[in-house]
Amino acid sequence: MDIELVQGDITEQHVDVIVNAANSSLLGGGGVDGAIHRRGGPEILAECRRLRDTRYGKGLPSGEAVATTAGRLPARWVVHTVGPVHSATEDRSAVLASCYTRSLRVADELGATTVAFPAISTGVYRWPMEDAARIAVEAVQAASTGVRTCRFVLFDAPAYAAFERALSAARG
Ligand code: AR6
Repeated sequence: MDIELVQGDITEQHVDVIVNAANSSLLGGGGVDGAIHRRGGPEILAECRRLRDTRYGKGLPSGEAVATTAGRLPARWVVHTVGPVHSATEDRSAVLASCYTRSLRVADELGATTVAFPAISTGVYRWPMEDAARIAVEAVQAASTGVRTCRFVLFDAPAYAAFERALSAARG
């Protein structure tokens, strides 16, 4: 698998799958989630509402992932995943890693080969960027998947630099 780093806006990525850092309600929010729904249009929210009415009556648990249309985005699907809120007292790293592996599994089910990820949990959910970058890179590197290109889309220069360090550490 090729791992790429890009500094920019995830909603502008021309890939098969854009991963959304959603919340359990699947009904929208700020950050990446807000940008995806704003730019993707109402078709995405309509599908999220249907998911709440069917498979996910109680919401999508953290660490899990589910696909919808990408609406008007330049991608084929959005895969919504729910990151853990960072905790100083409880190690939730496995849940964060699961967001990446479960999203790749959903991408596999769709037949997707290019996937763009944001730095899940590093905004509203307050996960420290350096640690989140290491977990993200290790999770996608270890995943057994048909996805050929995994692109991390980082919003600013410090996030990009943290992912660069994580990637070079993982490559040894
Ligand atoms: N493209 C790429 N990265 C972005 C973009 C963008 N357009 N916008 C923000 N980021 P966050 P979380 C970065 O808060 O921490 C929502 O309200 C941002 O700088 O989007 O998982 C949901 O509904 C940060 O580094 O996601 C949930 O309630 C990273 O993306 C909650 O926030 C993730 O920040 C999820 O929180």
